[in-house]
Amino acid sequence: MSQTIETVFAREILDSRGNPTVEVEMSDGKNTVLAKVPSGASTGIHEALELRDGDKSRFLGKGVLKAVANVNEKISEAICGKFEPQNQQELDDFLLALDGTENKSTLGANAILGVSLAAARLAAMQQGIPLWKHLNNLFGGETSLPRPMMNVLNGGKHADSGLAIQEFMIVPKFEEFSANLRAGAETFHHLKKILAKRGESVGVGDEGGFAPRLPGITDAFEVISEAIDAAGYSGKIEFAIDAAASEFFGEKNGAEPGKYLVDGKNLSSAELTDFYGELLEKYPIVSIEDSHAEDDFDGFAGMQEKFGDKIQLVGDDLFVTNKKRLALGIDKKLANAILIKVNQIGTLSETFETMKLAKSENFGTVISHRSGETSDDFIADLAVGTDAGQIKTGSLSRSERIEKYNQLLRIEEQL
Ligand code: 2PG
Ligand code: MG
Repeated sequence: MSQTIETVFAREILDSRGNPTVEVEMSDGKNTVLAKVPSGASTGIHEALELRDGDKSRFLGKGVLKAVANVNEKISEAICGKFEPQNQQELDDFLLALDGTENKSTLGANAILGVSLAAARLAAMQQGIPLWKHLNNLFGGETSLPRPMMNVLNGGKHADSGLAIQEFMIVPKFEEFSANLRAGAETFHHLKKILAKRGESVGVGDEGGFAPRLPGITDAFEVISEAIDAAGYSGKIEFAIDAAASEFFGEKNGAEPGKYLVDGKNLSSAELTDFYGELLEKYPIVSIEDSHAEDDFDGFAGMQEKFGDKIQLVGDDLFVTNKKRLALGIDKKLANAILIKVNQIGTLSETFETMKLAKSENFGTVISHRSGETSDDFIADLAVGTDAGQIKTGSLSRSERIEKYNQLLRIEEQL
């Protein structure tokens, strides 16, 4: 029985926002697997290229037929009958060479990633082992259930709440994953009741968190704190935020040139750092992601200098899961943790390389979904297999978010 990849086929499907994305189906003649590619809204400018058709007559230009064709023609022809999915590194290296560009603009990172992830899943199936186990065999080291960071209140590009900060996350500190998930869900339901009582909207944003039109950022922390108390978890749940500050920086986002627009005020980079300092004094915030815009290195360095020994400072748009950007960040002391999104870089092997560098430098690692997601739960297994320690995959609603948490519940039973 051949273990090589026999067929690979891509199709255009829809993501959680109703935008086209790539699904890859791969078979060795006996086993068949699927992998679906996620898509961001607050994307970093240094991310690998997500290939979109640009044909305005289909899906407002967002079709992915070019990426699909690249899998069905170029990639399929080059890999079928030649590569074994067990040899992930060899396959990924070949895909990179076939593309031949730094940012994967020939084939598209969305085409390449679908194939890379499908191969890992097929390899696990061939061995009859869970995906997390196979990923751990590839990555090495320990396995562990991650601590979830649950985004209960959505702002920025993910909602029309008017709040500059994109994600207000709750991070329970129980030992067990299932206990953390339960605390998150109970708090989420209390938050809904509290918002409804105040006459606020309880519709949810892209990542399943509420998106009320609150007057300002402090109000968001206050209302979540109230929900935590009402749920009976005072002192047991901490906060994390993803400011996604590139999205409220500079003229293209309605701010004065070189300034950050927060709660209607234009702040300099240093003033924004002071603003976070005030929040840190008031609320138990343990992690801040993308505090400053992706190329505001002085802003990040200032944060690291002031708060780096107290809390986690995560680079997302800053590092874009890219080993070179991370190396730069380590050198310049820009953060102490990295967000890991497979589609920012485009192959599983490169994701591993970046994570290995992060771990060797004692950087924290947070596995992350994208705001445009699918039912694919790959990142749950990835978090366990790489002993990442943390995961953020949205709020406690919307199946494309919950499916990752549910997969972690299943893995919790297996471990
Ligand atoms: C982020 C992500 C996921 P997006 O900024 O961390 O929450 O958002 O996928 O829109 O980049
Ligand atoms: Mg982010």
